[in-house]
Amino acid sequence: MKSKLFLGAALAAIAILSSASNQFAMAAGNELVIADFNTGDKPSNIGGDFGAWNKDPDDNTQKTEMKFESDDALGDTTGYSIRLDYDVDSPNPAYNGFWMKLKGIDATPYNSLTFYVKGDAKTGFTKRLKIELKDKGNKPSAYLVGNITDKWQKVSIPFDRFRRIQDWTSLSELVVVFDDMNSNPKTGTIYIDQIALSKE
Ligand SMILES: [Ca+2]
Ligand SMILES: [Ca+2]
Repeated sequence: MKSKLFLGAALAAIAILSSASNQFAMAAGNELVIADFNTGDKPSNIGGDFGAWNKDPDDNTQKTEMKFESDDALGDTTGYSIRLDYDVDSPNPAYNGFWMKLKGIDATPYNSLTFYVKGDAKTGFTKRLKIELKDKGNKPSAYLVGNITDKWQKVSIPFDRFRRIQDWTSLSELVVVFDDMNSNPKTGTIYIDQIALSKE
C-alpha cells in the first residue's frame, strides 16, 4: 500500500515536471530553425535539400558555388555556415544563387524570416542581396536585404514584406539571388547561417 502511494506521488511529480517542460517547449517554440548547417552536410534541420543554382550551367562565365565553412554565426566552434562564391560578371544576362527546400512548412505560428549574413573582406562582396520566398503556388516573392558588412549580422524580415506570398500555411522554397543589377561587385563571397522562422 505504501509503495503504491509512493508510486502515485512519483507519477504525479513526473506529470507536473513534464507539464513544466511542455511550457518551456512552447516558450522555445518562438523560433523554428530551418538550417544551422552545423552538421557540415545536407539535409537542413527540417530534412530539406539545398544547394547552389545557376541560370545557365553551360555558361562558365557566371556561377554560384556553395561550400560549408567552419565559421559559425553564433560562435559555435564545431558549427558551420555556408559560403557562397558568386560570379555574375558575364557578357550574358547573369543570375544565380542558392536554394533551399522548405517542404511545405507551416509558417503561421511565426511572423519573420531571420538569418545571419556577412561578406568576405578578402574576396569582396555585394552589400545587397535578393531573398525570395515561395509558397506552394511557387511564385517568387522578393525582398532586398541591404547594408551587408564583413561582420556577422542578424537579418529579420517581417512576413508582410513578402507581398506575393498568399499561403503562409505551406512554404515551398527559400532562394538567394545574385544578379547583375543588385550584386556589386559582380564577383565575391557571401556567408549565410542560422536560417529560421521567428515570432518577434
Ligand atoms: Ca551554423
Ligand atoms: Ca564571370
